[in-house]
Amino acid sequence: TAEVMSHVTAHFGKALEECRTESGLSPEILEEFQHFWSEDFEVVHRELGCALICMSNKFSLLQDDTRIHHVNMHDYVKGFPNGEVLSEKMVKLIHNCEKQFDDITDDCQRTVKVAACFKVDAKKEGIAPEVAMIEAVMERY
Ligand code: BOM
Repeated sequence: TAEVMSHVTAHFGKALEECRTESGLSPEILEEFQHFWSEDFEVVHRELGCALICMSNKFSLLQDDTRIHHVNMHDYVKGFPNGEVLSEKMVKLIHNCEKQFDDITDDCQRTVKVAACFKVDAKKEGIAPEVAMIEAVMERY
């Protein structure tokens, strides 16, 4: 659900600052990670893809090929309140997006395409959080 996704985003987003330098993601592109879900934020910058890889690696969410680690992602999401209702759906949506962009060899570029696809599909499925929902749970992490 969107509520659960707000928790996952609030927690995952804490890793952004540690990843800014190595990813080259400037605050002008994305100031706070929760804005990822904003209607007017476009998921297009290669640097965001690099940042997502760096952030995911902080939680061991990727395999060596930078595709998601299904078991670790499942466990990570399950760790949040009601996480078990979202974990399977989230892994499925991300994996489905990965399959669509498997031909892109640049890891950062492929990852930003996967993330954009995931944002669209999560909205369709009704599991995309509002920025305000994320902000409401930020202080808990
Ligand atoms: O193959 C690339 C795998 C990484 C994709 C990550 C997509 C995540 C989009 C950003 C939204 C994040 C919200 C919660 C993060 C959980 C990973």
